[in-house]
Amino acid sequence: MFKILVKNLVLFGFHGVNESEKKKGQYFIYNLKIKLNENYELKEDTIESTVNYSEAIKVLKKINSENRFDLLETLAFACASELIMMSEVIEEIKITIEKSNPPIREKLESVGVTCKLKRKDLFKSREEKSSESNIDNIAADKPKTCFLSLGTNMGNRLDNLRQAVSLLSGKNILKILKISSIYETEPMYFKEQPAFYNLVLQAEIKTEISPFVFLGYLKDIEYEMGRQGNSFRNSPRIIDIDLLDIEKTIIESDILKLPHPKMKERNFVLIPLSEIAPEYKIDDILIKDYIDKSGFQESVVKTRENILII
Ligand code: PH2
Ligand code: MG
Ligand code: MG
Repeated sequence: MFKILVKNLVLFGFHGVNESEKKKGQYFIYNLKIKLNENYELKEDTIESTVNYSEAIKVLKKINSENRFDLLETLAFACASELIMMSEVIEEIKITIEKSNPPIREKLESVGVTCKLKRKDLFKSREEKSSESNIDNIAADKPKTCFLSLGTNMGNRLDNLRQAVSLLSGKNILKILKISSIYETEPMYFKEQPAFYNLVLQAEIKTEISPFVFLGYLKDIEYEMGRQGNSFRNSPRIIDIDLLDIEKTIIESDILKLPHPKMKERNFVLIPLSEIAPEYKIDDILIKDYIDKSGFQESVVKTRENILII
């Protein structure tokens, strides 16, 4: 019944294949249609009961300014997948992004790309998707290996880790390949808090899912497990799931930085990671050598607790 529209939003950005586009930048014109679920009922006259177009514009501005994509397709898909995560009531996003003054000699009004993304497509399996899809040309065709770091220092830490691992494997977007032992670790940064339980796991991202969307899934699980979004930085937490690396993909945005910029200084990440991936390299050095060389002092001790639910 409802569609929320943003028409001809103009944002300055640095996307494009040509060097000049990346350096000088140009204007991008955004047109957005957010289709709400057919079953959506307008129950009250409040902004909370719908999708706030100001929030949608914020999402677009953030993705536009914090990335330098080669392709408009990648930009459009990142926007669409990020927007869909804003609310459960969104059924479909249609986004068009145009350049009004591209580096092309011919006279024209604009060039651009449209991406239509349905919520159900985001959750489709690879097999189903190969037949009809609007994002195939952006997506990689083979699963990608990623590493995640899990941490907890509130409540029953073992139960928290078990629940997080079980929610992760239940999401059907990834397949867990390896899980490290559980380590009891000294808090870093903000020291006056209980010791953490940490582990690292290796997984294969099953579907052709963008890192931004994947991050959305991880945040969902944190939220589902009752983590509050408003605590201070590095404060105690029921669960923290950090994306460490997706095959060395480099992303520099406010929402997501890959590989995780702090993993290099965190014993609580390096030691469990070296247990499950001794071949992993940091700054071109094998992880075990890197750990020896850096000599970080924070205590990280393997526990006898087991992640398997017996
Ligand atoms: N997470 C932090 C900050 N400090 N220290 C330990 N030992 N383990 C953590 O998981 C951890 C931390 C922020 O996410
Ligand atoms: Mg963290
Ligand atoms: Mg985190």
